[in-house]
Amino acid sequence: HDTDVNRTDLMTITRYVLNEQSKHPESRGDFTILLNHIVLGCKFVCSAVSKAGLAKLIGLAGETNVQGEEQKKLDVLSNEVFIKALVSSGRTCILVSEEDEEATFVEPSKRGRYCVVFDPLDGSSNIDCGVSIGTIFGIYMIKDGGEPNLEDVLQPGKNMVAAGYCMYGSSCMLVLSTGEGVNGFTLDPSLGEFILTHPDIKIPKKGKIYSVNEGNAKNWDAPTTKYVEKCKFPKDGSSAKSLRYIGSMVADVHRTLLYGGIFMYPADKKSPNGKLRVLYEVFPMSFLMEQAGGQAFTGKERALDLVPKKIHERSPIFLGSYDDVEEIKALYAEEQKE
Ligand code: P6P
Repeated sequence: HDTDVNRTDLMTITRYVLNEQSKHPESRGDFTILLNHIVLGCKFVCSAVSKAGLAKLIGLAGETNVQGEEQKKLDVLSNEVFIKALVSSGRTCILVSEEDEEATFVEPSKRGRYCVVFDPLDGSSNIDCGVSIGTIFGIYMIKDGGEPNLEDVLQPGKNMVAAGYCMYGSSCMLVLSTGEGVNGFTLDPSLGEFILTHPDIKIPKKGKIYSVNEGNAKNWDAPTTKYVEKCKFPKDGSSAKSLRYIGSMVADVHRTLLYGGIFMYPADKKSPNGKLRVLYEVFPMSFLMEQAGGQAFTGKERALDLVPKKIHERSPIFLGSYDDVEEIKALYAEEQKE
């Protein structure tokens, strides 16, 4: 009987957010409408990604994005879909996308109170080989009053009201936090609905996996080098950790969230601020990790305390199981004392 009840008591992402919202009578349903438009974008990208191989959508679009990387058609498509969906929601005022050098200021007639920062298709260099890729997003409320301006999207990550990612892999899974824990929803293509499949996700306190691009080892600083050494050759008699690195942030972070361990993109001599972008990679994933009981560290401070100066700024990041991140924090603290 129970399974019947579960099967017929469909907790869709929309219903879940409406339940959450009923706890905040002051909210006018704007967030639910905003989220529905983000979900629409994710459904479109999920469908486009799954057909990409067949529809020959892959391959270069010819242009290059602000990162100087060659844009693949799916990048362009996904970005356009999200921008249009977010503007048409009538609930946003500023949009920052990994694909656009400048922020998008929504025209006054369509403005709302939310600012959305997002990477429409992160890990896109993996599209051609079928590795899981994803959309990452973070949501701020516009600062009080006044005309929207860049200050509204240069807030520390701790000011985000929500963050999440959608992973396009063997299944399409949307992982979301609105500041009260983390929940995972899986797309049921027959219904076209995201259904709650992973309620209240908590990351294990300590993990057995470390995740980093070892190819950069020659350029790492001492604390990172020492930490990775410790993972491989533990001195306390514990067993060595396993290395898992997919090279697609959403996939690596999703595995870390569910299995535990640590994901790192450290600074190195060539890239003193690491590679990952603060607003739409580091902040959303750090927000989720803290909400799931883990933590996120930049090598200098709590990642969510960072105040970005530019919308495409990068930061080193160490995130995952609480105890594992504590270890790397201790090594950086030691270096500070020397
Ligand atoms: P590297 C993908 O291009 C990406 O932005 C993230 O998704 C991923 O974590 C990282 O870069 C991989 O970078 O230098 O290890 O190939």
